[in-house]
Amino acid sequence: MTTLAENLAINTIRTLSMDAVQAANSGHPGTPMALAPVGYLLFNERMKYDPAHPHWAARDRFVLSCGHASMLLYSLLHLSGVEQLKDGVPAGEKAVPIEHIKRFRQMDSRCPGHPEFGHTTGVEVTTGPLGQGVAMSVGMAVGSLWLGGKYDRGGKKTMDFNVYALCGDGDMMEGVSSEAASLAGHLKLANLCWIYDDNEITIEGDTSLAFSEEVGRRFEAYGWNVQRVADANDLDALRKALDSFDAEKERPTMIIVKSVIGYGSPNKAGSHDAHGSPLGEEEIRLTKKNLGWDENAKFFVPSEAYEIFAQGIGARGAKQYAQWEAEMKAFGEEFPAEATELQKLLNGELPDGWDEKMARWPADAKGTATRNSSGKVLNQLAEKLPWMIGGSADLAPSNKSNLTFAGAGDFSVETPAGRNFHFGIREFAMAAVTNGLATIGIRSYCATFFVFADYLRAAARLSCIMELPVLYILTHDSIGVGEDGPTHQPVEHLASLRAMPNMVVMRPADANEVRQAYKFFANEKRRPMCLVLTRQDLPTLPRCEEGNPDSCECAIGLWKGAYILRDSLNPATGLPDVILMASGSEVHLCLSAQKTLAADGIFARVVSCPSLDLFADQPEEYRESVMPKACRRRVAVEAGVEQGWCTYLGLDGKFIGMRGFGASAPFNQLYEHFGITAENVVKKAKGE
Ligand SMILES: Cc1ncc(C[n+]2csc(CCOP(=O)(O)OP(=O)(O)O)c2C)c(N)n1
Ligand SMILES: [Mg+2]
Repeated sequence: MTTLAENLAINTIRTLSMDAVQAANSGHPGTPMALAPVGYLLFNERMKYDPAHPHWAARDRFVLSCGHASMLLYSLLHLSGVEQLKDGVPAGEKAVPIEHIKRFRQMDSRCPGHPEFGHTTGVEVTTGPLGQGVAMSVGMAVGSLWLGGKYDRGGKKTMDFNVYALCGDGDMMEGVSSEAASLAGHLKLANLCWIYDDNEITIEGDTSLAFSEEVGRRFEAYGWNVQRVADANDLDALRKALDSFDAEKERPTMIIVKSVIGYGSPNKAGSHDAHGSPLGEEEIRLTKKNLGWDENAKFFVPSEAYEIFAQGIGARGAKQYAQWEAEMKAFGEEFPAEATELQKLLNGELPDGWDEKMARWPADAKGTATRNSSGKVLNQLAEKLPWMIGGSADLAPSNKSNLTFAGAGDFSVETPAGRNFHFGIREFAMAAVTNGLATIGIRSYCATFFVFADYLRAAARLSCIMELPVLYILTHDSIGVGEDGPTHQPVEHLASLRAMPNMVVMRPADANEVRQAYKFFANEKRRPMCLVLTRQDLPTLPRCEEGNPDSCECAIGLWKGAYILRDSLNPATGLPDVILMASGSEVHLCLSAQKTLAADGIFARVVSCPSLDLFADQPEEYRESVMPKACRRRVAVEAGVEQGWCTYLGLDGKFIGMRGFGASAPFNQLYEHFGITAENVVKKAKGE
């Protein structure tokens, strides 16, 4: 049964969506119209959410994985009266005022084409790239369980919340949702509910063009509780399905809802015409008439619609929030240490003494692979940063990404405070889950071979857009992989990830740069970082004054992206004759080339360039001090493609690196074969 008031609220969502898309002359009206009852029910009856406190850490999360249906979410946020946050606190204005809906898809509107995390309060993750929203929802559900496992005490719940994700055929077709669903089923995430809009329509037409499997049976096989609702307008059937989710304690729930895209439109309902373009003024008029609406009204919200949301989510949310606050106060009195720690986590702060264990590394000609030093430093940091959690896509022994200190343990529903995740061989979902975890304040990381960063690239792009400070540990970073051959040897990956705005690509040259890289990550609040590491050993470079380990803060220059590692100036000019620059495993080649050049009377400066992105952000004076324009003889060395280095090489510089794919052979033979050697650096520096 749908009451008159409910019907009014639902039709308000429909008409707002139609009107906004029409005014913008672009967008997706059909799915918000079809899913209006589902959105209504979730927000107004089900979710634990207080519109006055949208920063409430234990609120239920709603993910609109079919991000193109953004008007559904904006209408719901508007009707619920969600407050806009600024710097994490309510800013005294609504997140989605009606004026912003009227300017849907226009510059500076809080209603951009697709929901954007951090831009509109109430948008819990950025969605639009299909499949990723549901995959991120798995990370959020894991996050709730982990926080509960870590901080709940004496039967008192701290961060117990559900995660609802609304998704469509596109989400179901994308591989990443299968990876994520398989993982969620395996992990038995009973606090996760996906609602699949089974409308049998995508852009090109009927789903029968390309999609014929039984999704429900697939999810049953993944270990999910599968519920079916025959009509999206049947609120009682939806309620029953959601009751089943509430009652389910062992499996995630999938509710498959049959809906009619463009519901209410006499001529476009059920057709892909309603998917991605405005209905048209005349059709909107007809639809409004059909829905019993004033056909001339635009962006009309009846006061009864606000009223029903105020009585629903407004009143319920305020009560729930007050109750949680009281519970947390009692919790804080009984467990002050845990409460303080949890608050630090939620504030994005670091715990006291977080870097206590991160010791410097003494110079060592043999050294160690940066993946090894990374494994050590990761553990030193994570032991002191209790909410740093993550794992690998089945490569932890190679990535050295396991947390091995006492009590670290593995995450599972039985051991929800475990710190290590076994993502399985699902790189894309791994990165999406890592993003989901980060949205709730957890310092999450994931790991794989650098070459497989391509598999997770689309999620890394969302880390950048959402400004989530997640860590990608990417080992086996070049032809240094050796015998596994070209499929496993990254060549273009550094360049391609450097091209991604807001990504910090970090390729440390030795153990002390690795240590600084982790310090950088720990302090970072809005940029993800790719930590690119070697399989093969690298010397730990001498940096401090002989016999005085406190004489300098080892490798501190890493924070500026590039720095003078060893200098040598021509007394006649006060400048180096040549600048040798490199990242990671090629830096030590430059150091040995410098020695040879010095013997020949050539003054070479060696610049370590762990992050070209960070260097590009430095003030001009600093960049000039490291790479003075007057010194035009330059050599850059990197076991990857040249792209990206030309800025620093100028017209006269020379690049030593890769021009094609690698080969299968022992790594030192490959370096010889491709000419990435100190001798070649000397030759190029001399202009030979
Ligand atoms: C990864 C990705 N590929 C393609 C698109 C473009 N796209 C947007 S909506 C859509 C069709 C989605 O169909 P469905 O999920 O069934 O949504 P409905 O038409 O039912 O609203 C496509 C292909 C996208 N947003 N993301
Ligand atoms: Mg569809």
